[in-house]
Amino acid sequence: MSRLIIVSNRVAPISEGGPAAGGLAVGVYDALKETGGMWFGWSGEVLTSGPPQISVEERGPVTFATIGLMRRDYDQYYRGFSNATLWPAFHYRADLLQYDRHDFEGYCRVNAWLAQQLVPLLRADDVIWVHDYHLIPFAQALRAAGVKNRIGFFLHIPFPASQVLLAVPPHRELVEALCSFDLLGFQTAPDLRAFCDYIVNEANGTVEASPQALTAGTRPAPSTIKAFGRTLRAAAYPIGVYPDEIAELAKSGERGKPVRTMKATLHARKLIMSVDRLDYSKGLVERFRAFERLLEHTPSQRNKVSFLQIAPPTRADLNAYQDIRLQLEGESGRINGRFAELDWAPILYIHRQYERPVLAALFRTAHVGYVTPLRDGMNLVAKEYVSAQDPENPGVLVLSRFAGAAQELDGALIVNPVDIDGMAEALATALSMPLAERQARYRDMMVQLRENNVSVWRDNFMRDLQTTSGETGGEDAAVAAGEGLAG
Ligand code: ADQ
Repeated sequence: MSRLIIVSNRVAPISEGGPAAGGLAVGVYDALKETGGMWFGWSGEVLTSGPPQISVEERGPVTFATIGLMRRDYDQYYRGFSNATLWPAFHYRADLLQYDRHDFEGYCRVNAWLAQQLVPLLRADDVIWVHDYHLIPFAQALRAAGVKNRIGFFLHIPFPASQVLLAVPPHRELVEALCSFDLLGFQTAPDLRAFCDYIVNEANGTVEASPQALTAGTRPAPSTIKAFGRTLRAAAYPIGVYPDEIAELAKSGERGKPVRTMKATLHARKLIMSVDRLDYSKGLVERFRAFERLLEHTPSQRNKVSFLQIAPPTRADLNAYQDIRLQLEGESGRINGRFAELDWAPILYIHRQYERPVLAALFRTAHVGYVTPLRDGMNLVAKEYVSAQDPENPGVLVLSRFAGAAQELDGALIVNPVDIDGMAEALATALSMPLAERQARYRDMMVQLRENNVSVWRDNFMRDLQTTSGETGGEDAAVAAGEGLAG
């Protein structure tokens, strides 16, 4: 069996089950353990003196290869082009987009340098799976270094509509770079459509859809894309979770201290709960205001419901992230000042990470999962919330139509995250929903989550990648890969 090489900006903590080990980390690590392989990426360190040295650590069948970044590389590749240009643009926030040509050069330079670090570690029949927007030029860089292995790419965030992508000055270079991969994976069908639209209308390429089902299921085969002198395939692969494992975690945490403390604080009140990284794409301000609107328009809910928002700061050295933090602190203070009573603060806003078992147990306690991003590739929190529910007495998911998860979870109350009144109404509906309806919606969603769990996501992608023809066509690809590679 071929070795699997995962390349991502950050490598998951080597200790399994750490706080950051979400769906991606768990799903990918599982695959690596099965086939044997390597996880390659930035160590998270920013170095003041170089040159950076690669660190290689073996854990059973899995090798972790990580490397630090020099300060300038971090500023241009990570803070700059990845997070100040691509992240806002791909989340439809052209208003927050900052662009500096030198940052784009740095982004391409770091991708090329990382690719060169990986080349000596590769073997002829390795299959390479690259993750996310930080690494769009990675295949192009590997190809330039003579690598002929199969290379796939999965985009975890949305792919924007052409008119939004055009706002990124080097849009053409980015899409051309994407076409160096053999297989592109997007979270949802609308993301795939947006990519195909660019290929046809902006890049003068062609898209040949393959409508036939691959197996007994209904999953369509990937479309064939021809553009920039390359032929590749592209499809939607919605990422999932392991719902039954989350349910187990949630159940076993039910009697733990965090849940007991939360219940003691709530008394008989109901709980609305949200968990996010503190990011402007997550729609937090609108969400706080819709909760305020609920209290304003439905006085009977005052002192009867609390809203718990867990949101640890991320990318705190970027201005847009400092702004959203200040704005939210202002909003939660204002709303609490307006409605709080001696024995009740409506919003509990916590700036820290919690471990997965604690989050799962708290989700099970919450009557409403309140997940309203303005844009989100998938949003695993929505899937984790549903998975964690007690089947006998499940809570209700209020979900933004702009989260990728809304394409699958039609048992949720679907809202538009800028419609404050609409969200307030959905919260009121969720808080008073009869048990039979809650159970029916929960059951529908669990069927979806089980059918498309994270191993299905990974296996579908890997199956399609293994059957793409690769750089030189068919089985010869692996043989050709030996040339130009050390080891
Ligand atoms: P994120 O933007 O980070 O991920 P999301 O999918 O919601 O968004 O969360 C990823 C994981 O982080 C989840 O497992 C979640 O439980 C965990 N997490 C979030 N906040 C946490 C907290 N406060 N404490 C502990 N854990 C927390 C990107 C894309 C998403 C896409 C994922 C996976 O932006 O759209 O769903 O990748 O593809």
